[in-house]
Formats: sequence, C-alpha cells, structure tokens
Amino acid sequence: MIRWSSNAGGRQWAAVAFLLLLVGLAGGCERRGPESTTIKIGFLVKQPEEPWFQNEWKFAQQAADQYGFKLIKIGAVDGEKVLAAIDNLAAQGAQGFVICTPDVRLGPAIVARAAAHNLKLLSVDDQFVGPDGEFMTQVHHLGISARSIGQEVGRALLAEMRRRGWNADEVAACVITFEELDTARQRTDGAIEALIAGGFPKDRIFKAPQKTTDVPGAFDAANIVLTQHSGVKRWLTCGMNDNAVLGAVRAMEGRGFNADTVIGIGINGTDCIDEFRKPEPTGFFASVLLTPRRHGYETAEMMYKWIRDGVEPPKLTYTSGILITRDTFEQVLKEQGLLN
Ligand code: FCA
Repeated sequence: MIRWSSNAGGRQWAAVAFLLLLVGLAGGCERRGPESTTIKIGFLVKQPEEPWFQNEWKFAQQAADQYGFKLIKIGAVDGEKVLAAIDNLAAQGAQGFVICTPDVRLGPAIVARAAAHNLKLLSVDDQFVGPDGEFMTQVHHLGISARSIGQEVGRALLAEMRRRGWNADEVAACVITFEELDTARQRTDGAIEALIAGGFPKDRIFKAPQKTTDVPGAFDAANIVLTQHSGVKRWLTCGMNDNAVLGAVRAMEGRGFNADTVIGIGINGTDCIDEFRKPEPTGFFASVLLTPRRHGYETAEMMYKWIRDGVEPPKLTYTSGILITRDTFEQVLKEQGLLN
C-alpha cells in the first residue's frame, strides 16, 4: 500500500515535471516564435505618391495577409534612400525585397548591397541596367510587355482619330518621352511605330522629353511642343503612363484644346480614375489598364515562396494590359478586382 502510494506519488511528480517542461517550452516558443519565424519582405517603390505604386502595395499587402508574412513598405525615391532602406530591412531581419528602383542604373549597387546582407531580390516594373548598358538579366524581374502595350496605344489613337473623321492634315501627335528609362522608351517607341505603320505621317509626330516622370514634368514638356507647333488644330497624345498624358492634356487645355480636339491615351489605368470620373469628358480619352495585382501580389508571393520553400521565381515575367475608356473603366476595373 505504502509502496503503491509512493509509486503513485512518483508518477504524479513526473507528470507535473513533464507539464512544467511543456509549459516552459511553449512559453519559450511564444517569446521567440514571432521574431524568429515570421518572414519579412520589403517592397520598395520609386514614386509612392503615384496611384500605380499604391496599388502595388495594396496587393502586396493582400499576399502578406494571406500568407502571414510581414510586408515592409518603403518609398525609396533616390539612390541614397534605396541603399539606406536595404540596410534597414536587413537590420529588421527581412529575408528579401521587391523593388521598383528610382534609377535603373542603381542596379549593380542594389545587387551588391542585397548580396552583402544576404537578401533575396526581385525587381518590378523597371528592369536594372548594368554598367554595359544592358539589362541585368541575372536579377529576377516582373515587368510589362512595354513595346506591345505602346503599340496598342498607337493603334487605339489612330482608330479613335478615324472614328471621329479627323482630317489628318490638321492633326499632330505629341509623345511625352522619358527615354533614359527602357520601359518608358519601349512604350513610346511602340506607340510611334504603330502610328507610322497605320499611315500617320512621321513628320507630324513630335517627341516631348519630360525631365521628371510626373504630371508637372509632362506638362512642361508638352508646353514646349505646343509652343513650337502652334498651328496644329487637333492633337493625339500619349506617353509612358497616365501621368504623362494627364500633364499633356492639362497643357493642351491651357491653350484652349478640349475633349473634341484632343485624344490622349495613357498607360497604367490606375492613375486616371479621377479623370474619367469628372462630370465632363476631357482630352484624356483612354488608358491601357495594366495588372497592378500581378505586379504587387504576385511579386510578393514569389518572394515569399522563394524564402519559405526555396522556389526560385521565373527569371523574367511579362504582363499585358486592357484598353479602358470613360465608358468602360468601371466595369473593367470591377472585373479586375480594382474597384468594389
Ligand atoms: C514604370 C512607371 C509606372 C508604371 C510601371 C509599370 O515604373 O513609372 O507608372 O507604368 O512602370
């Protein structure tokens, strides 16, 4: 009896000790767990004020919420900020980042800094360029099919001009360019190619180089062309993105042009929503809606799976777009999950 109860007492103590051990382990895990196991991914963008990039962040956050990783969003508007942001990500324990760099020629410096911190790297939108001027194809990249999207813009400009029955002699095209950025140059080259291929006179296509890739930069660029070609009665206008065309349209309005005398077609489809919602139509006729969900969600997801499972993303992914106008944008954006 005594033996039995002493044995029972021994077992009880063993059980208590075991439970204490479990509690201790669990407590330890709880304290260390989130810090050591949560994956952290940076998402750096060059122009955080642009709706395009806000959409990328929004969709990347959806991936973070779904998979349970931490997304660190950083607006990195110049080289200094980019490098500081990478150091900062490393200090926070991030394992990788997605970046749309403010200058593609920072590519080699970004690659070196990421490697120094052992951070995985994926570029989005703007592909890095090496010292030889060539794309750094060793860096995983997701971007748009820039030339063919540009061609789509050129074809749509011509189609609308013909639909309106404009007299070609009165029309010129103002193309807002930013040729130091490849994805921008490919877009505007594509648009010009399609205009020419469709019979638009080459000598009535005027390039307006923008110094900054925002609405004021495009506005200033367009104004120079408008001054130089003050005899033009009707304008076609395009550029690398919606903001380029918004700037051109504003400059044209300043000189008395309007929805009847301007056909502007942008790219992005995210930065022209307010314009399409204006009560009266403007010269901003249409845009090619890109896929910000793919650029944000998919890049973040690729990075997550690369870190968690060692699944390397494709080296190169190209995305496409859909033409939207004032009449169709609500429906198309809804279908694409961009409007509720
Ligand atoms: C570039 C442009 C953005 C967007 C993106 C896909 O980064 O600056 O506006 O068009 O490509």
